[in-house]
Amino acid sequence: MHLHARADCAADTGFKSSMGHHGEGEGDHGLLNPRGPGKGDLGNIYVAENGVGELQFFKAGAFLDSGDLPLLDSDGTAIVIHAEEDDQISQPIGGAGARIVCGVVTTG
Ligand SMILES: [Cu+2]
Repeated sequence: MHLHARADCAADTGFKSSMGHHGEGEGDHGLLNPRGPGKGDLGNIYVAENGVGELQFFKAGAFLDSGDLPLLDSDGTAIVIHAEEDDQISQPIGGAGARIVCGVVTTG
């Protein structure tokens, strides 16, 4: 799961309208990358056989409306779930594959 640069989840674009990762270029991709992580990097969600999965993640430096790159900046931020496991080190997205779920970060 990643934070993407724009709060736009148009399904007819395959969620590519959410653009690249939030803060792309500010640190390499991957939580395991010594030159990372990027500001958009989050963890993997592991889903059980019954279809239930859960992710709890604390992203240091991510703020809704403060800091050097707020999530609610002029074009907002999307949360995107990819189809495959992110290896958390290879570029540009850890082999995470297609975008399958997209949601917009909002306060209300
Ligand atoms: Cu992504």
